[in-house]
Amino acid sequence: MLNNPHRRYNALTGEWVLVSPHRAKRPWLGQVEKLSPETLPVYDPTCYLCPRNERAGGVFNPDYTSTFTFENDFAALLRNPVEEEAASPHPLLVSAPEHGHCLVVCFSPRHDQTLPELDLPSIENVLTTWAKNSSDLAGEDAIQYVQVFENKGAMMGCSNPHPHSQLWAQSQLPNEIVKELATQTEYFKINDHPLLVDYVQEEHKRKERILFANDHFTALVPYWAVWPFEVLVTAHRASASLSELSASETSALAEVFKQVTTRYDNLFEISFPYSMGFHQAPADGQSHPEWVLHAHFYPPLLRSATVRKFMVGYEMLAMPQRDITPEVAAERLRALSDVHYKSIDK
Ligand code: H2U
Ligand code: ZN
Repeated sequence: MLNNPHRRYNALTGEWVLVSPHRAKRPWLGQVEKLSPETLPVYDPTCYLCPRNERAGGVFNPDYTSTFTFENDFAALLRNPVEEEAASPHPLLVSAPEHGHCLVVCFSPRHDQTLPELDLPSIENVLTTWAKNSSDLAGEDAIQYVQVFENKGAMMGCSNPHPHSQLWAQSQLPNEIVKELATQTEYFKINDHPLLVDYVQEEHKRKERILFANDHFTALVPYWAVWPFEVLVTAHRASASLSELSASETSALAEVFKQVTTRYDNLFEISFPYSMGFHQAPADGQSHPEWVLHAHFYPPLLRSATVRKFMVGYEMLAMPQRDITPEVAAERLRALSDVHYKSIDK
């Protein structure tokens, strides 16, 4: 049945994806175009994220040696709560005040080292920086949610190759979290187990979509993946936030991140673009026994370093659709080496 067009249900968002495996038979395997490898300098005097350089507004970065966090100079959300505005002029023209914070986190002083090229202690350090910033922001008055994310690669709208990420904290729950909170809460009410804990256990029985796992985290291509090489990294236990992780869980997560991002880069032997982000529980002061900390990797590439999947037409107007099945995507990623191609002498 799964060789024919079918829909799959995304248990986390409650939405459906159209899968068309027969279309993947269009000839493409083997047509892997390679781009010439980019060589970035260790330090770029024109980069606004490198140590000691000037940012917009005339601020100079410190001579940092580890991660570096600063408040976004062009923040989408402003810190100070705005006064509640007058009631909407019409029930069809609704708005609501919103405030929050936007931080930028550089992974390291190195302009040229992306996540998979960092060593494990440095990846752990990025994770603990995200955890600390998240819990600081979550502790702020009226902050309901903290989003950690990385836009990687110009294809994903990243403005600067210096490896960095962002944190946005909001006074209301964003759309994706509203959906995931509803599905996880409902599942927990009925089953008395967290949805993602049960899901990952089921995936381990089947094995076909698993990429890599250790004691605390699993990386897999979700059953309901929309993007061709989408990956879900999920904790094995109910966990509300990054700051809740023990030292051994943080190490385990760093290992999974290195595995996933190395295989991504090895797929087309390029620095693989994606948008990645953690979904943490709402920072609403409530306990969240239903929530399982997880990260989504959404990479745009489909069949080579230059051919991307476009979310247009049917996707924009009707529903997401994919050709290559999640099982085939997982098989391809699993078959790749976990040694980064740049670290192999050719
Ligand atoms: P992205 O490349 O993922 O967009 O992140 C870079 C962020 O850095 C972007 O949000 C901010 C931009 O607003 N920025 C500064 O805060 N200061 C600068 O001097 C340039 C860019
Ligand atoms: Zn730089």
